[in-house]
This record gives sequence, C-alpha cells and structure tokens, in this order.
Amino acid sequence: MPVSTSSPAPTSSNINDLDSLWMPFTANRQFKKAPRFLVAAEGMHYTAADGREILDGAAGLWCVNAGHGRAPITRAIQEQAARMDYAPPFQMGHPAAFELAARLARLMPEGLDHVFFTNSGSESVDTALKIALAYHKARGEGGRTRLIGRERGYHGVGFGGISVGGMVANRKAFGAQLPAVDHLRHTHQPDLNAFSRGLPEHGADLADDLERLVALHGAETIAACIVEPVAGSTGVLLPPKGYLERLRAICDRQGILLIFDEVITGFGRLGAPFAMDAFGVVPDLVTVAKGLTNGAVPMGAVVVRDTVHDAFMHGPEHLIELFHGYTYSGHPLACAAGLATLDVYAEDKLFERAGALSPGWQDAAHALRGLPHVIDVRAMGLVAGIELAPMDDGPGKRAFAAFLECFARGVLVRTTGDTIALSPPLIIEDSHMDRLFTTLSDVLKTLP
Ligand code: PXG
Repeated sequence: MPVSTSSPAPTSSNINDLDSLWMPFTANRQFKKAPRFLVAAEGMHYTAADGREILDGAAGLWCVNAGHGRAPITRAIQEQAARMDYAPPFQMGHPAAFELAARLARLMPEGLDHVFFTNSGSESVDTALKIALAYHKARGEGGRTRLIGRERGYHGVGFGGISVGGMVANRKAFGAQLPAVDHLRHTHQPDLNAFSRGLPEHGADLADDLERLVALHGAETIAACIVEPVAGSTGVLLPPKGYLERLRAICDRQGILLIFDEVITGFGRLGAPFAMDAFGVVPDLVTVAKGLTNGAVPMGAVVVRDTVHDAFMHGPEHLIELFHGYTYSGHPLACAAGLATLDVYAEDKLFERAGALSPGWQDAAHALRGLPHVIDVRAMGLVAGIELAPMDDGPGKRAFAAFLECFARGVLVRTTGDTIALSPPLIIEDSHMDRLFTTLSDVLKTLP
C-alpha cells in the first residue's frame, strides 16, 4: 500500500517552545537565542527553515553516505512499517535481520562472519567490549578484564565508550567509570607530521605503548584494545604509516583482541568499503553504525571473527550463550533501511566512487594550506580535517565561528575543537566540491 509522504514540513514559525528539548552535545542557551533549523533534505542538500538550500559537507553527522532522501531506502522503510512494524529479537527472528547480517558479513574481510545488532555506535562499542570480556571468560582466561583505549579516541557516550575513550570533556564530569582501563598515547604529532599528504610518516612506534601496558599490567589481564583506524571526532587523525600493523602484531603476540571502531570510517568514507580494506589490517571485532542505514533509521552492529563467536557456542544448547541484547536489536525498519542502503551503495558503486574522487578531494583540501589560521590539513578518502590555530581567549571558538559563517553562506560543516571536519555524502560532484572549498576558503579569510 503506498504511504503518503505529503504531510507538511514543520517550519520555524510553528516551533514556539524551544525550552523543553535538552539538545545533545549542544550549547543549549546559545543555540536557543539564535536557532538553526533544518526542515527537509534531498541529495547533497538540506533545506533550512527559511527556505535556503544548505550544501551538506558533513553527511549529516558522518552518516548519510548515499545522500539524502534516497527513494529505495525510503520505500523499503515505508513498506516494512506497513508489513510488520516490530518483532521481538529474543528467541524469535524475522527474515530481514538474518538477511542483513549475512549481507554485512559478506562485505567484511574473510573470517569476520558474525553480526550482533545494536541501535547506535555507542551501543556497538559497549557490546564489543562485553563480547571481548565474555570471550576470554568462556575460554577459561577470565583474568583478562582490562580494556585498552587511546587518548583522543571517541567511542560514543556509554560508560564503556567514555571509559576507553580519550576525550577529556566526555569523561571528566562522569565519575569513576569502568575500572581496569588504560590508554595508549594518541598519534597526533603536528610538529612532525603537519600537512602530510596521505598517512603521516612519524609515529608507528606509538603502537609500542601497548607493549608498555602489557609490561605494566601483564598480558594475562588484558582483554582487548580498541581504536578508531582514523580518529574522526577528535579531528580526523590519520594513523601513522605502519601503526595499525604494529598494533595488530602486538595483539596477536599477547592474545589481546583488537577492536576497530569503524562507526565513521565504515561504508566508503575512506575510499574503500572499510578502513580494514584501506589499511589492510583486520581486527577481531568491528563496530559499525551511521552509514549502515544511511542514517535513515538508527542502527549499529558489531561484526565478530568466527573464532571469537565460536568460543561461545559450547555447552548445553538450551542455554543462552551471551546475556546481552536490546529490545530494538535488528529492528525491522532498521533492517529494511540497511538492506536498501547496501543495495544503493552497490548499485551506485559509491565506495569505488569515493576512492576515485579522493585524489581531487585531497588536492582541494591541501590547497587550503597558506590561508589564514590553517595550521594543518589531513585528508583521505572523502574526509578532511582542517585544523585552525586556536584563538587566545578560548579553544574551539575560531572553528565554531567558521561553522556559523559557513552555515550563513549555505554550507554545513562540522567542527571539533579547532578542526573543521568535512565528510560529504559520497555522491558529491565537482560542482559541490568547488562550492564547499570556495566557501570555506572565503570564510577563513573573514575570521577574526
Ligand atoms: N564510535 C565512533 C568512532 C563515533 O564516531 C560513536 C562511536 C558513537 O555513535 P553514536 O551512534 O552512539 O553517536 C561515534 C559517533 C562529531 C560526532 O562531531 C561524531 C559522532 C557523534 C557525535 C558527534 O564528530 N560519532
């Protein structure tokens, strides 16, 4: 049955209570004095409440990789909602969840064959950490309870994610967090690597921090090490050449599970299906979300190596092997969106497209070198970080001023600290790229 999509869009004139909504990761009081509303989206653009077209330089929030309003995805969600709105995921199944798991596993490198569904990146991270702990316990190595993250890591906002994460602001208000966590140093060394084309030359040795932590705590206490292959939220930090390989080798040597958080790097962002493909390093567990459904319905997943999964599949068959799951794990609407999204990625060859566009993208990003305030440019696939010198009176202020001015000129970018992060939908065309970088360079010239 066709479903009407003609309901009127809300406009700023019928939004008259801004008080009730406590907005996430937002300066609420500042926002509500001068709000910015988006009311529609199609292709590479949003429509703002005042009718202006806004070029999406951020794929929403790193998630709308196939562009907005893709008809097959919308249709799949509508049809699934009409056929079956919800099905319980515990001790029951529905076909789309099994199909999406199999399709996702097929996209992954060999050996990453088993998929656990969640509803977000944060839940994927907590799920992966719990699987790692339970895996060691199931194999009789229950002493492996320590989790290793990295400074400047972002792994969502659950207690597991902020514990292994390394963003100070996301941690310091929230008490003691998980015990038995330690961190590798981050790999951002602008004094050695600023304006590197491609991966930075210096810093592979920072992976040896994991050996240092093994020496400190004992490998027999360490369950897993989690990193973003490219750190997104802390400013698009590319891994130094050889770093991920070294981390993999240490994990192998020490019996530590390696978890890649691919919530941002997955689904074509780096010009390959996943960071694993781009860097040729395969972890034991992978967390994904965002691009899995093109952002259309919340969904995340953890993809698990068969040896890890199989360690749970012992004992009496009537027993639940993993006491973990969400009411909405594998929600039918999310599965329908995910299946249609994977179809669109394949039909439009978007991962290949991102790879083909990448050299021109990197040229355009690096051409910003020399403009006022620009102290580093980092780019790969279809992602770029443009780091600005902070203002004397507060870190983050200059980049936020750039964000506001870009929006005023009809371009949406994302900022984190003093880095402007660009991550457009992978359907971007040359004309959009021109507009994005021209606007940005004009704005950089106007900043205080
Ligand atoms: N892992 C990584 C690597 C992420 O980037 C999450 C986990 C958590 O996902 P959820 O779906 O729970 O938000 C993320 C999320 C930014 C920004 O400004 C990035 C994210 C979230 C909010 C802001 O870069 N990524």
